[in-house]
Amino acid sequence: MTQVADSPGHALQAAFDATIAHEQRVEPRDWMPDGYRRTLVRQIAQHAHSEIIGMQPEGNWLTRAPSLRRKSILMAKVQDEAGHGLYLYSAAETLGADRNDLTEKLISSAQKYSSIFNYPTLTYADVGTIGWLVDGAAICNQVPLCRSSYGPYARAMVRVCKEESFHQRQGYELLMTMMAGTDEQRAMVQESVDRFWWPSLMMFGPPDDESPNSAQSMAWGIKRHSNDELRQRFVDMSVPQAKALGVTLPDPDLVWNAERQAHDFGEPDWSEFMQVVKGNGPCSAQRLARRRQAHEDGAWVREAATAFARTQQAASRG
Ligand code: FAQ
Repeated sequence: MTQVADSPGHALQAAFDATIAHEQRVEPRDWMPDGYRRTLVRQIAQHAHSEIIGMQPEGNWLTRAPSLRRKSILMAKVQDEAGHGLYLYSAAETLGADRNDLTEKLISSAQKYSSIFNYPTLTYADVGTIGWLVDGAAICNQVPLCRSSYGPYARAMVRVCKEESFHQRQGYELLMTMMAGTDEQRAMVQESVDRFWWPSLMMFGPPDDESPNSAQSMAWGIKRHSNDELRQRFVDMSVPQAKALGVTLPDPDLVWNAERQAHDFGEPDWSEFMQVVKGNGPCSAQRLARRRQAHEDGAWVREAATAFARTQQAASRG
């Protein structure tokens, strides 16, 4: 027993446990259990891939934005998503992950990205709805991740969340403007909200009793709240916003529960969620094909950058 307690492995595990118990940050130089590292790489990579694939649905409207102002705002937002991907891939690299390897895993479907980005953007109102609901859900999920136990992830999240809140507001402002417009514009907003409401609820992941990773991730302080807790928070936050906007949320079971001081709401279609996560979403094939193509088209840039870096290194060696 004493031998085990005194072993270096035990001391490292004890130091890690104490860091988690005292709500301190684990940093790249620190020892960490393999499972903790693997879980972080899995979640951070999925998150990074989501940011990059997430450029496509809104990017679809860049060339058709209705004014220069709307185009500039949308361009800035889509570029921000690329930046978020960059912060997150960098955070994954601090855990020993290789960025090329992660990209290969994305384009070969070996790693997931968020289900939400497999739905089409059919009208310009979708740009507003994505900002309001999708970025709104992302903020709900990601603000607690600013307190995640892994330092580089938590710090990346602080920057991401600041930008996401701008994204959420631009979406809401766009919808507000459309709601103050014609009947046709109002109908366009309502139709868009009808399509995006349920997929937005699915962003938080499966229900708690079907979430294989949540309990351990929460014990490690990677996740701070369960999927269902965050989904509830998002519904409670969205209801008054929908009212102010003048749209209805497409859920007949959505009602205030005074006893729980929270809204009751209907069950998302989890069989649809599973299909989308398996790669059978309405736009899954198109999103991955586009990413693969962009990766191939960028090969010459990576080659040139690598060659330039080699020349610089050689020059600095004299
Ligand atoms: N889609 O055991 P859990 C954005 C997978 S926001 C696809 O509950 P976990 C901003 C999960 O990976 C979107 N897969 O898993 C933006 C796991 O699979 P695995 C991205 C999903 O990790 C806005 C399995 O199901 N945000 O990009 C989904 O504890 C607008 C079992 O699930 C983040 O990634 C899903 N919705 O909890 C960009 C936030 N849900 O690996 C552009 C960080 C679950 O075991 C435009 N991530 N799965 O085979 C998280 O908070 C967590 O990873 C969850 C899932 C909550 C997503």
